[in-house]
Amino acid sequence: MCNDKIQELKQAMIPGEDTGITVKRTICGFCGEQCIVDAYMKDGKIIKVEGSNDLGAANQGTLCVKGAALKQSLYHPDRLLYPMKRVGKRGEGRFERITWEEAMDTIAAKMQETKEKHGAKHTMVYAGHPKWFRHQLGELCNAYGTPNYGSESSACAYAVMLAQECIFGKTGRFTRPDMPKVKTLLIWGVNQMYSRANTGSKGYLSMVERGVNVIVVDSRHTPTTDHATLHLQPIPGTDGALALSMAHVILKEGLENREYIEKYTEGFEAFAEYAMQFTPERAEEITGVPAELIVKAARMLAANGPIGLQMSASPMVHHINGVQNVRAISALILLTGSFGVEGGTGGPGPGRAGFKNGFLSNPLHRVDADQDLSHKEFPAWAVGNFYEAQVTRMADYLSGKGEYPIHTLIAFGMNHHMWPQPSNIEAAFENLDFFVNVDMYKTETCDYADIILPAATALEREQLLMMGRGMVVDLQPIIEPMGEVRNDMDIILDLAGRLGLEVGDPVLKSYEDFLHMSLSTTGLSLEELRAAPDGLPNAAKPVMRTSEMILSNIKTPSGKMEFASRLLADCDMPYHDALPIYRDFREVLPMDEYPLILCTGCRKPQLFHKRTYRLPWINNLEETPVIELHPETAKELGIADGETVVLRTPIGAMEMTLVYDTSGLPGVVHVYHGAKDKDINEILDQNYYDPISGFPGYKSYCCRLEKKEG
Ligand SMILES: Nc1nc2c(c(=O)[nH]1)N[C@H]1C(S)=C(S)[C@@H](COP(=O)(O)OP(=O)(O)OC[C@H]3O[C@@H](n4cnc5c(=O)[nH]c(N)nc54)[C@H](O)[C@@H]3O)O[C@H]1N2
Ligand SMILES: Nc1nc2c(c(=O)[nH]1)N[C@H]1C(S)=C(S)[C@@H](COP(=O)(O)OP(=O)(O)OC[C@H]3O[C@@H](n4cnc5c(=O)[nH]c(N)nc54)[C@H](O)[C@@H]3O)O[C@H]1N2
Ligand code: SF4
Ligand SMILES: [Mo]
Repeated sequence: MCNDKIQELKQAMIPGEDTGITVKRTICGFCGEQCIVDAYMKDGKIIKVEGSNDLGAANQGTLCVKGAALKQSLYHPDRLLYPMKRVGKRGEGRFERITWEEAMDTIAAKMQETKEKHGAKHTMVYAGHPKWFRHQLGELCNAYGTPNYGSESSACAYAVMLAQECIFGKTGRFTRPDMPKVKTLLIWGVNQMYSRANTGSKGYLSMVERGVNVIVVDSRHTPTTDHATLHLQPIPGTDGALALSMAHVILKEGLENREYIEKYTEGFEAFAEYAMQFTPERAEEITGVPAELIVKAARMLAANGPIGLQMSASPMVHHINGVQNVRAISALILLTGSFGVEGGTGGPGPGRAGFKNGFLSNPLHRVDADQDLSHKEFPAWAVGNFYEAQVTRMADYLSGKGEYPIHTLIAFGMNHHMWPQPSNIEAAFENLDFFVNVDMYKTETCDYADIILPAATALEREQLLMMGRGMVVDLQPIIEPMGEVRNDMDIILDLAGRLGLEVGDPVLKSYEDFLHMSLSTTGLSLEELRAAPDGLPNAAKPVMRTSEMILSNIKTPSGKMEFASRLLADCDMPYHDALPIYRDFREVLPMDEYPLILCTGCRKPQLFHKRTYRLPWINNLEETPVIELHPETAKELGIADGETVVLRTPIGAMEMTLVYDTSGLPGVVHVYHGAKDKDINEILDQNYYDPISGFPGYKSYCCRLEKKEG
């Protein structure tokens, strides 16, 4: 390219009066990392994006590959820009444009009709991955009268919370390490270098730099394990046995913190007796982790306590024994006296600053919770009170195989492909009288709805952020809402109004009301924040929690931390053992016929469930999906790198390209989920789930690989 052309192109991106380019500050909004973005704007449109250094943003001027494609996702032709009603068959994708008035009137009338004809509980309300409006959506469900409010959290995070509530109590669920003070970090199945690509990875690397001892238990090699002091690599789904064996070593060598255990816990004797069955040699057989490494890790934990435990929201509970495995892992925190203490797990310090009625920030008690469809099958879930029903059996509930039928489904950001056997859910959609989905894109789920509503992206709505260092920021939208998109909260409040219902305390009438209400925990007003583009310090002082306060306020049934859970024992259901009993998933699978372990959905930097496949920049990075397999196993099966093979599970089969990959163990097949046409979830079994939490066994199922005929 000639120099003049290069100069011209450079000039085209330079802000200034002569180029007509301005830089506006916004947020990526694609995942939960809150990366701040500098958007280069011309004529009201984004022409490019860069990571920002403003606002003390943790992304420090960087963006991950998904954020870098922000312009492509914002202006994508799949964006849903107008309310539409279906004119073709369900799934066909034929819609015609309608007005907001017609759409909202129809939805309100249908909800009213279902309530009058059958009762409010026959309407199910669902939220996909987005969380920011969940509390208010729950309030709408309460006002309307349905307990059947469920979400994507039926497969993410809540099972970790349930497991940890059993052991540490209600205030100790989903523990975090005391990052500023921690000296030994136990990272169990988290790869934040991919899953929290900017802030999480930077936080992790700063720990490594500080010289923190890091033990990572991950069934694959990852950039996170690369920086670890010690990496244990168990076969997926066997972590319970590994944790019990580490407990065995600690107990056998008398390294446990007796004083702490006696003072703060119950059920220790029974746990210790059970753990003694898991010798390192036996655990090696189950988990594949060499016995000497188990001993080394256990000694390291015991000698370097307290331990900061970092757990992920999902991979540890994407197994049919997930809850019990997380309890076994969490028991190590009790043995080493690490819960509620400085430098440990769930330790002292300032309480979390949050906006009023944000996601999970305040309890939301569902009306008639004991009448939701999941109550009888998942009693621990009900006791744990996750403000939501467990909807893992979505296909059954929608097709009338639950205790009573669902007639109307109101969904915000629903992606039915996140569940095993999504085609069963597609068939079940046929049974619905009425189905609405609200999304930013016309997705495959939208194709089955009667009415689809266009949601605004984070760039098209004003929003409040709580930044690190206690700053609160008001971010203005940087583009005019495209087409007729509206933000989800507006839609929820509009619907409430048409149904004559009230949402919020004080009652919210508009999005602006919601912003005012959110700020009420911060001592700041919306007006002063709007006038301070760089944000203002949170005026509310965080509640300081001391170790004594935490340890004297354990919210379990016994008031002590429980090695043996009363919550589970009281459920009086099969598999709800008080002790974290290890059950091997391979015993219930036809491993003779399907000898390989199938682990699906381990995060990749560029993919985000089903959302990223539509983005050409991202889709061009690698063929998707691919089967990733250790060359040792592939060679045994006579499969070459790059060969197309048939992956068969007890449910079905799919052709895919196999690539050699040494990050996982031999014998374990890895595939990412959600790909159009070849979604691996299609051949996972919808009835293969944890009997306690209902979470699908996405990460330890079985399969075999067959060479393609001919
Ligand atoms: N790029 C990207 N980021 C994301 C997402 C995304 O789709 N893409 N999704 C977001 C969501 S919804 C979630 S829940 C989080 C999840 O975030 P992470 O927990 O980091 O997700 P994973 O990569 O699934 O799992 C972490 C590691 O656990 C290991 N692992 C899998 N199964 C097992 C097992 O049985 N035992 C052990 N010890 N290790 C195991 C995997 O090898 C992997 O390296 O990521 C969030 N961030
Ligand atoms: N095989 C396999 N399956 C899995 C997993 C796995 O590891 N393996 N992981 C599981 C986990 S942990 C999770 S969390 C789920 C993923 O949960 P999903 O709910 O499937 O997540 P997404 O596909 O990211 O988002 C769903 C939809 O929400 C829309 N959306 C995003 N933001 C907004 C918003 O603000 N408003 C509205 N109205 N819509 C919005 C998106 O466009 C998208 O269509 O998948 C689960 N499924
Ligand atoms: S990590 Fe990536 S996708 Fe997530 S907010 Fe940051 S740039 Fe966006
Ligand atoms: Mo998740």
